[in-house]
Amino acid sequence: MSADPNCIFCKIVAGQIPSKKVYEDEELLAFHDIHPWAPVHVLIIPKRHIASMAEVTEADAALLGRMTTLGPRLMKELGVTNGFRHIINTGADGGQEVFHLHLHVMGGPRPWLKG
Ligand code: DGP
Repeated sequence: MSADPNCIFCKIVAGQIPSKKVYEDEELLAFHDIHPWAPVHVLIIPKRHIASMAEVTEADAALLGRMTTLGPRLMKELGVTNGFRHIINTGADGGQEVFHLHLHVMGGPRPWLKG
């Protein structure tokens, strides 16, 4: 499935809901989290609707690699110089609230709101 009409992040990809974008290409979008847990908190998502890490397959390995390697680049561009954290929540017990795959990338001076 390429887009889910009920998915909030698909609506962000489509420009139907505004976001503070920090990066975009043909297959990825990155934007600031609306409820940041850290001084800098961005979400990196595939434009294609993938509900969670529970749905990914071997065919998504390159996409996931691009998502994880984009994180350090964005932290550098956003002025994070002293380390950062990658988190992917999966499923209800994994703390996932939005069911469109997203990588949280957080940085900035601690302590943070969570963790
Ligand atoms: P998770 O618990 O891993 O599913 O995190 C979902 C994150 O998505 C949460 O930190 C808040 C963020 N979020 C939810 N709705 C929106 C939105 O409409 N815009 C933006 N920028 N972030 C959102």
